[in-house]
Amino acid sequence: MEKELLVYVNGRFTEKSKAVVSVFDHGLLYGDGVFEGIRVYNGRVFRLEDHIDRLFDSAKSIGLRMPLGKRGMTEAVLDTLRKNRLQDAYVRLVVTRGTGDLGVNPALCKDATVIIIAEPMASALGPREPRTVKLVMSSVRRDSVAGTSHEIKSLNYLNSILAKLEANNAGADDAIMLDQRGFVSEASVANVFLVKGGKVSTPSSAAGILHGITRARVISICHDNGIEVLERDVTPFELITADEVFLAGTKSEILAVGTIGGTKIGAGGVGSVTRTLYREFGRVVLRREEGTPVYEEERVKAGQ
Ligand code: PXG
Repeated sequence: MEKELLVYVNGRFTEKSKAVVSVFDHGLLYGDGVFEGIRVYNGRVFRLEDHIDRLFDSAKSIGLRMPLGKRGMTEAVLDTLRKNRLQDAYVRLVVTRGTGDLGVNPALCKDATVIIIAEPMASALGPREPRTVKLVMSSVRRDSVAGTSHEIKSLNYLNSILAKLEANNAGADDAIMLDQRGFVSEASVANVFLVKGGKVSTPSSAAGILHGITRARVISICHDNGIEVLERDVTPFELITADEVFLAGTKSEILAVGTIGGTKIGAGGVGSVTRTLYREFGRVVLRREEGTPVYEEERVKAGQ
């Protein structure tokens, strides 16, 4: 039998089929917790520092006391990858409020629960073409920035799940969500970009988006390649009439959008700016300086 993956739960490694948390964990009872989804490309954790910083910011915004510091959390992620000897992988790092009683009060939860799951995952990036997806416009609005804002990467994903259900029911891949004002926000689990007249635009934080790490990197790739980027309010009209639309996220990487609600975007295929950014992002994720090395061997080989 193939060896089972090992999952980290509060400092201990357990086989995947035996890894458990309490039914009194407030992550389960109330969605009270925060998380990160992280990619590993060729033995290097892509922008790990950014993910750890965002995790701590999410935790701070909900008053969740972290049981480990940033160094400790980083080491725990690297340890989990080493234990499973992973090279190209997806990491799910979860910190919940921990076990409490049946009441909602987070003050009665003593210690946070830390879970790290790492699975093998191959990249869809490369020299060819990104996948093209079909979207719908969701009737579900993004949560308000004055409430459970998606600036917090929390365990409350019902807002996204409702949109994803609409996409499923329409036979689409994903849904675009509008913010409380009616401006474009993001897809269920990816940020959205449009291209018009060679210029790139993407919704700003006013739209209640997650501050995506892929989004930030795509913006800087645009800057490096002389492509103008505007972070601004985007109307649904502008999205539908764009030359190109694409999604960006850790798991999605870069996806071209072919149609929204049955309407073709541009020619309905992969646009030239999307193609350029997809290829450039594919090169960036493999750069040494973009990722934290999981293993030491590389240094030995380099004779350091
Ligand atoms: N917006 C939201 C709401 C997200 O959840 C992104 C944007 C992209 O951010 P990053 O930092 O990954 O570039 C996310 C990503 C999945 C999945 O299965 C992805 C996310 C959460 C849950 C599932 O792809 N987060």
